[in-house]
Amino acid sequence: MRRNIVAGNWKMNNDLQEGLKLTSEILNMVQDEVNDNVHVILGVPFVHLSSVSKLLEGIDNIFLSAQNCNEHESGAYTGEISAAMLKSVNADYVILGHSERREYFHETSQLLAKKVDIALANGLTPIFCCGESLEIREADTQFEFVCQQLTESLFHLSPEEFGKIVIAYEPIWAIGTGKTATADQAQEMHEILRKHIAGKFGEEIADNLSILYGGSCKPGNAKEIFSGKDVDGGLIGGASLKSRDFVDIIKSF
Ligand code: 3PY
Repeated sequence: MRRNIVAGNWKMNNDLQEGLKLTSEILNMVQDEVNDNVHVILGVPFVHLSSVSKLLEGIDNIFLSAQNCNEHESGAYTGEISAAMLKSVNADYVILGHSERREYFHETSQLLAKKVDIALANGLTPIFCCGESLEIREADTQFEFVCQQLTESLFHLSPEEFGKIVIAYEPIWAIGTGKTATADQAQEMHEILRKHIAGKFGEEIADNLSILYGGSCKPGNAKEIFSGKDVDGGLIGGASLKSRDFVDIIKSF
């Protein structure tokens, strides 16, 4: 279902005490200041999920996300975390295909397709990240490249399965660099992605999809970026670690 979403991606930041403090601050501010028109998601490290989920009990507009899962159901994969385990600690979402995982952990489109399948099979909603490098943007092949990322990891799904996905467009050149795509650049890519999806799954499914923008999104630029007609919110990195900034971004809607 298409909705306004602001999702924080804490990445590998905050120990448990810091994470719980941040969650409580966000929770209080959201309850006092935010209308029900935004779906807030906290993408926290694995070891925080269980405790953060207890703080969120009974709250109906803040949801919990993991930042990755393994592609297998269970078994001898030392150190890995399964989708079923995430579900058992009340995760609702899982971020998949973030460019940091593609780059540092060599995650391919084929691997991500398996992770998407296992997440959906376990009742998690994938927040599927896509986005081009600066090199690709400079070669002006960004639209083909990002559409191809979706085709390779998501176009094997049934329309019903695809309807459960959230997409996050995060140009790599805007992640952790302080550079942000302009509102026009974000809108342009989101519109092209929606058309690409409509070509495969039909207009209705494409219209109902939430497409988030990510990459150096902050309180000062969120309102303009979210004003694009195909931009349904943001996946927020650094600014999601500061309660005031994160809530101000949420209030940009
Ligand atoms: C960023 O905003 O830097 C992100 O990578 C969000 O996922």
